[in-house]
Amino acid sequence: TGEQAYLDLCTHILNTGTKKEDRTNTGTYSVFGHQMRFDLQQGFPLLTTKKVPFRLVASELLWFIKGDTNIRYLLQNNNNIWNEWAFKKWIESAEYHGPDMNDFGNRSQTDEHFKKQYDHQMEIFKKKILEDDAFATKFGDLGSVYGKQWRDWRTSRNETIDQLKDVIHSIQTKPDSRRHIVSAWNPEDIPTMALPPCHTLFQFYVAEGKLSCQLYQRSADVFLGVPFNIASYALLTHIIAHECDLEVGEFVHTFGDAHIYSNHIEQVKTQLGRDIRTMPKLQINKEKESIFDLELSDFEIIGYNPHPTIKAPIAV
Ligand code: UFP
Repeated sequence: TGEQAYLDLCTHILNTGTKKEDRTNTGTYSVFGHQMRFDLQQGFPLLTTKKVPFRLVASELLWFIKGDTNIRYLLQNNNNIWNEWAFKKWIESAEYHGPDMNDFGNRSQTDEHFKKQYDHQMEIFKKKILEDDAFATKFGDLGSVYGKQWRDWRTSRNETIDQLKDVIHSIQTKPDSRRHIVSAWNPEDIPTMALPPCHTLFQFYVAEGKLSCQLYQRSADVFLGVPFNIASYALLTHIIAHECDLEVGEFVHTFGDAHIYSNHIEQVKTQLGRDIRTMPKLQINKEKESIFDLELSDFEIIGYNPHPTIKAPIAV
């Protein structure tokens, strides 16, 4: 369990993974079906064998919880993780007049000159999102991303379902229920989505005054994505437990296609050579009445002394 479970998953994929082509043409080693468990009573599962940026995890999660789908909030919190998705809409629109940005994800990793042009256009884009309301409305909104499906799921009758509020209510009123589920997978939306949700569905479970959460992740970039994803759902479990006056139990992380990209192998080996350090602790500001009022400054991570970051190219 814990961080060792993550390192064991990496070893398991390196030893037994099937070589498999993928959408991004990078190539992966992959296994299908796996599970890790994290006892949240033991500490907060921010990996220590490499540094995981908690600030980015937390601001993204608060963005989902608010039901916000516009990257402006993320930029205001200095979080750039969703920029490329919005940027793509802009460069493909009639309002974009700069140099050709086609396939910017791959080209910026291989072409120095192009990367300079790309960085410049991205700076212009970010500034406009932050300063120009109409531009932000038009190009900052990502549509049916997690915040939308969690807080504002649209039915065929054009009603709206707030899955997050509903699940909190059901945890509070029927803790023993086996139906505490939030789904991000909306089959109707999938064909038009740029990135169909990786975090397909999660379920809560209450026993002995503790709240546990299990995530089903259909597809997992084990080196770059998963450390971030563990922290995000562990934080969500803490937040919902806080709202429901429960202690935290376990986070159970279940995978469909768990893969290591072929250009991450050396980085994974570096990480596997490092020793695990003491897990940090999370503190949430107890004064806040509702989780919907939480801000970044209401979280504190205590005693986090990780090994350094390990850089790796992201598959796009
Ligand atoms: N991915 C993650 N975690 C995430 C996220 C993406 O691991 O939170 F948003 C990875 C999984 C996969 C790629 O490598 O991104 C998505 O590609 P696909 O839709 O083809 O599965």
